[in-house]
Amino acid sequence: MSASLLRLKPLLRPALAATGAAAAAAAAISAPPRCEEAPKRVTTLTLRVDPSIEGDVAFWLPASLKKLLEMPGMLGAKVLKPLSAPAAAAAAEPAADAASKPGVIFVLGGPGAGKGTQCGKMVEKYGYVHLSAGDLLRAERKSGSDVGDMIEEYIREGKIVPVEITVGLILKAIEADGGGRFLVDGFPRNANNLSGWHAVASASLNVGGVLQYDCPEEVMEARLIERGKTSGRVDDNVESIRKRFAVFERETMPVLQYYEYLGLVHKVDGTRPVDEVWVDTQAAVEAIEGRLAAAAAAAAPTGAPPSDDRAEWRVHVYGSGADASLAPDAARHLAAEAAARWGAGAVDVVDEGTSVCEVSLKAFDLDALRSFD
Ligand code: UP5
Ligand code: MG
Repeated sequence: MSASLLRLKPLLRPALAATGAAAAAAAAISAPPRCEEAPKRVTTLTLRVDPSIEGDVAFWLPASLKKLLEMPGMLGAKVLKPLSAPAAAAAAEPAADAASKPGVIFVLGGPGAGKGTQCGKMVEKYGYVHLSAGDLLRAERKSGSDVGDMIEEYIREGKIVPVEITVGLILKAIEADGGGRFLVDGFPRNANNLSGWHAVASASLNVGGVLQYDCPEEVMEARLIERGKTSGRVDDNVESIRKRFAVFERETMPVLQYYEYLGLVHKVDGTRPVDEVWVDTQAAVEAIEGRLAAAAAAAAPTGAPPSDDRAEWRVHVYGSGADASLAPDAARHLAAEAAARWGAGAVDVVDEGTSVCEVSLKAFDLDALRSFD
């Protein structure tokens, strides 16, 4: 088992322990926690900037942050002045660490869009391990688990099971397999799923890309009705299917929008025959693998000592509610954008972590944002 996977172990235990709490929450199925009741959070990023491009970075950074602030749950951002005496610590370590993490491709799309079908082909050709979140939940229900009835009710209603359960099952399966490349099918489905992933998995697993299968509802419905004649799935009936469509539009599309912002989404037209969809799937997988390989190469140690004359910029990104934990991916996005502009290593972006804010930040943050105009 890789070092990265070993690090999952302590994270997984609390995630699984939380399933009891999730079971207790089953009674509140129609009353999910409201975002505004959740704490505000601040994610701190440090950018270590080569002095030759510092002026350019000063123009680029606010515009790039503004794009981040269009995402759900983002309140604002603040750039602190460069520190005159930057710490000499090498920022390359987290990047190198990222390159050694097992890779994950998220596979998303509406119910019946063909996610599972294409995953089967990817397993065959590329040797990925396929983890369907829906299949894991159905297996958990069948196993007689304490949360089995709750899972069944959520699935029949097309609702999204609390992330403590789903991410726990996914991580358990990853840990049991110990492999290096995973297709996570049908997850993350909403902001709560994304938060849970960030909380317990993103430090140990590297999301290389997201496959998005697009398909009109009438096509998906016809496929699922046909499948329902033999599938035995409690949600392959018109009533459940339409609820699933509504949940996909309302809750999963914003997740896709988020990953699109990060430049990780590969859209595939899932309406065509399976083999035609497969042609596009392969192109997308190969693009994702190319990106992962390039990231690994860029992160490989060069032997050159880190420059100690770099300007050190500090950025605070503020978010509200469950969506706030979208902010950590800001580090990745800024690093990728900077690398595309100035080449790998010109700007090192280090995620210093996220903490809870005790005070209201809204007015303060928006003022800070306006000063970028
Ligand atoms: N088919 C596939 N591709 C075709 C093509 N190109 N042309 C013609 N036919 C095609 O395919 C569906 C059917 O279409 C099959 O009969 C297939 O032969 C045919 P499939 O590949 O199974 O589509 P898929 O997109 O995987 O459809 P699925 O029904 O599995 O999608 P869902 O996302 O709805 O289901 P999932 O199992 O992921 O989730 C079910 C429920 O679990 C959710 O609604 C939710 O309640 C719960 N859940 C969570 O709460 N959290 C999670 O993280 C995940 C699930
Ligand atoms: Mg499926």
